[in-house]
Amino acid sequence: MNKEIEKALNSQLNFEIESAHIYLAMAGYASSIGLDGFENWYMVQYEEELAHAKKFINYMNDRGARVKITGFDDPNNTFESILDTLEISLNHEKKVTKRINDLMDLAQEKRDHATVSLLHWYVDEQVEEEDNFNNLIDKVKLVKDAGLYILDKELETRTFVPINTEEK
Ligand code: OFO
Repeated sequence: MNKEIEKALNSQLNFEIESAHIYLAMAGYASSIGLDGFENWYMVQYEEELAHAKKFINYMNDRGARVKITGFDDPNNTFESILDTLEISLNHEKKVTKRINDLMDLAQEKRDHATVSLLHWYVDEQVEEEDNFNNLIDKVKLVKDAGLYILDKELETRTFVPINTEEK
């Protein structure tokens, strides 16, 4: 395998593991504010990212390339809300999409057809990844409005109960 491609694939597979850690931290945050469904969703995302890394590793091993595992910075553990985690996630996925597209450009430039074929899977996957977060952001915003509507209806029922202002 071309050394430049090997290096770029190593960089991406390590970025996938870093992504897994980023989402694991978000799962922890979701749990800490009582959102067990979101915790589960982010745990699944964590597993998916590890699977993305493994798919690169298996491919590199099949091609006789040398896999190298690196470290990365601590993930962010401080968030303002679940919407905040989702918006950070979407931005992260846009970054991943750019990286995959750059990798595809490199593989095409080097005429590495097998890597191009592998990367088609990741190109499609990134469409799904961004779509997932976009949908969740829309849903959280809608649910927030719905929650306000329900609370508004409840407040409508409040009535004034006169008190006896003469009584001592
Ligand atoms: Fe592996 O796609 Fe998300 O990060």
